[in-house]
Amino acid sequence: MRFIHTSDWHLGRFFFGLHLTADQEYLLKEQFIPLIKDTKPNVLLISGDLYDRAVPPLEAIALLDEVLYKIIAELKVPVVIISGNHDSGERLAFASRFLSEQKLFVFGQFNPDVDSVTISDSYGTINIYPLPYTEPVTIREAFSDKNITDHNTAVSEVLNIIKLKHTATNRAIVMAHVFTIGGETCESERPLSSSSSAGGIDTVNTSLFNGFNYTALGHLHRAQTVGNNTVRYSGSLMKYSFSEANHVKSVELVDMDKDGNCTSERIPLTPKRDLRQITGFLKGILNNENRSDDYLEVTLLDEGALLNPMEKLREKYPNVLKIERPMLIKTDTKFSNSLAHKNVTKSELFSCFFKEVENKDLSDEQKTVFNEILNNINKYNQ
Ligand SMILES: [Mn+2]
Repeated sequence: MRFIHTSDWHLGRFFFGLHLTADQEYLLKEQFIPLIKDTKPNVLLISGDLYDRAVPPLEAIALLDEVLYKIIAELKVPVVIISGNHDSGERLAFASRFLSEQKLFVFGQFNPDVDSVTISDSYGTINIYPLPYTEPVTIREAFSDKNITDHNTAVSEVLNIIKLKHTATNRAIVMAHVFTIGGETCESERPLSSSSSAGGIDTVNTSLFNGFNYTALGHLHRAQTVGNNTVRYSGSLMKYSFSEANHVKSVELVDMDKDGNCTSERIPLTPKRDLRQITGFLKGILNNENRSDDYLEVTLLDEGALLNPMEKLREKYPNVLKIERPMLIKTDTKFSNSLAHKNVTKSELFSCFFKEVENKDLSDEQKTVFNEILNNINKYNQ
């Protein structure tokens, strides 16, 4: 049995005021769908965060609709979806009872009975157990169990039910949207609970997934294996923060044999516009690099003031989104400590500004010119 595991598409994401849907559309239509065509999996698993927000933009909904139609109706590949912490499970699961008849299996909300999706190959049956993202309090109430106070005990209880229900001769896959202990994070994941920074209450132990043939995880945006080799995060569809600049985004292509042993291959996805960080002096960056449409964070090493660096950079790199000026912080401190702004004359203030911009003092001649201009302005204003 062959399947593709992906997650965290975050359709409709805004990034520094930019709508990323066109980039997501390129990745899904030009890379992901052809991959499905070529590799012909028996099923596609999407482990949560399909959308970036509970109420996604219309373009994002239209894109997901189109992509799922192509995969299910045209390529005849069934799709199993769970909700993530960014999705609204209720909205995602609209009409899911009808859609499952068409091989679109959407699990938006926790179900104490824990359904499974069944896939068969020539060796027998595989149960796919979907765990949509659920707050521990929901599971505590569903099971009337006061001991369920965090994500680890909640997921553990649900997995225990699955283990009891599961027919031992069948192979088993779990899908979950969780934060595992030891998983590597980045800046674009939203913490699962507000108390997460207080002591790991939102993390789950990877050993909970022992005994399953494959665990298809979502939530962490870097592709990674946690615990044993079959407990995996596919990572996100695209880089969604500059902290991911060095990630290679990918999906997992997995082949499962008759005994449930899995061989997986990480297939990289190449975006139309990459997200990169570059560092250097403004002049050097403008002179040395080729024109690029990539999304850029530029760290400028120049000291002192620069006139309109964003405007200058964007002539060559239209998608510069962020400029960092580590050297300016030093200069700023120097400036503000040396002068009490309110007590200086206009010509002293201008001398200071001139030094920031030109990195040298005003000449006597320049001072005279400036004072003449200032006098003229003053006269005019009287
Ligand atoms: Mn996510």
